[in-house]
Amino acid sequence: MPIKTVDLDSEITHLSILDEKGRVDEELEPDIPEEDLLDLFKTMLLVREFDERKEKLQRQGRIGTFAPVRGQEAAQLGSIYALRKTDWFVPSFRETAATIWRGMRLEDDLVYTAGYEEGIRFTKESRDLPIAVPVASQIPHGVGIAWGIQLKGADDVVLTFFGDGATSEGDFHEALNFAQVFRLPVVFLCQNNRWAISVPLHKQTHSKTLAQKGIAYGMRSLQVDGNDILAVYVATREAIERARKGKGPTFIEALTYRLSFHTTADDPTKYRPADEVKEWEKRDPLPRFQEYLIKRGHLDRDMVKNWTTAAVIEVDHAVERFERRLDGMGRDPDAIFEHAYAKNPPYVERQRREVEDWVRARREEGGGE
Ligand SMILES: Cc1ncc(C[n+]2csc(CCOP(=O)(O)OP(=O)(O)O)c2C)c(N)n1
Ligand SMILES: [Mg+2]
Repeated sequence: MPIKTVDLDSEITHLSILDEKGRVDEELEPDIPEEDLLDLFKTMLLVREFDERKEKLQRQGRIGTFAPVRGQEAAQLGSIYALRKTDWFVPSFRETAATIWRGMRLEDDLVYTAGYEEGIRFTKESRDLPIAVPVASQIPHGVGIAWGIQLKGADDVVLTFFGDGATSEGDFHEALNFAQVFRLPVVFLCQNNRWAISVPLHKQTHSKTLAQKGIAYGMRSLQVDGNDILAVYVATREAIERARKGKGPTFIEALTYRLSFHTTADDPTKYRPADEVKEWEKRDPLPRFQEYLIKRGHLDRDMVKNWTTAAVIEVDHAVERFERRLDGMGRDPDAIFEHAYAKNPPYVERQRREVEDWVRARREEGGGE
């Protein structure tokens, strides 16, 4: 009995169109209207500014914790730009750039981050899901929606976001298998930013790529330079087109890097080598896209300066509106017990009474809110 090699009939391609200096591979360059390219760039500037402001607001105790985008703007904007408004967007907890592109107002994001559900109330027509923090939960959610689309015979597509850490969860594997077996119209966008809080990729998996995990399920899978907005767009657009035609799901591993902290609750200098961060700063998606636009003649340095100032002003105004709204809102701690259950189980009711007693005692002491 000879030992034979099984032909897996699959390979992983790695797509990159813009290099680190913003030089473009003209054969692969997509035809994106100038106006859209500039809108994408403006959104990148805005998201950077918003991230920085949120960090300050959090340090001042004016909002709660959040997960910054810094470094991952191209992965998020390149992919979300390929989605129709009537398609479904399923974010995890770091997709602020994509969420803003879909029309989320900055002030709503702040209201939510300050702990108020009012910040993420969507209309019935909305096809955007709210932030979901449980790691990998977004993947079966996206697959469920895609199954619904298929059962209805609609031609919508789902774009689901998650990180490298999510690929170690059972949810990821069950959902990918199901999606491929049923050839569902879903695109899996994994932002491999090399860290899951303080766990580096090499401790997360011994697979050479994350893309090969899709291949294990017979799924079309590829790797893309996640800091190259053009490559991310081309890969996602193609995946969406295939899904829309009934050709099934695609797994896209976008190689990127989290340049900032995980959330405001950790300090990455405690677990991440400074050299590594420096290396990735050279591959920052923002200056790369900027150089490309300048070389293409769409942008000049003055425009960058003016738009950066405009982004600061836009964030200033959003913060003002957010603070005005917060003034008008109740600060009743009881609200934290309202959203998890239709009818609270006894242990939650016990906790609610404990909080009520504590608040009453403080008021009686004259301690205020
Ligand atoms: C099921 C579950 N386990 C643990 C956590 C705590 N947690 C929040 S984010 C995170 C790491 C996620 O890493 P990754 O999937 O790479 O996404 P990234 O944060 O890098 O965007 C962990 C462990 C959680 N939210 N949900
Ligand atoms: Mg990660």
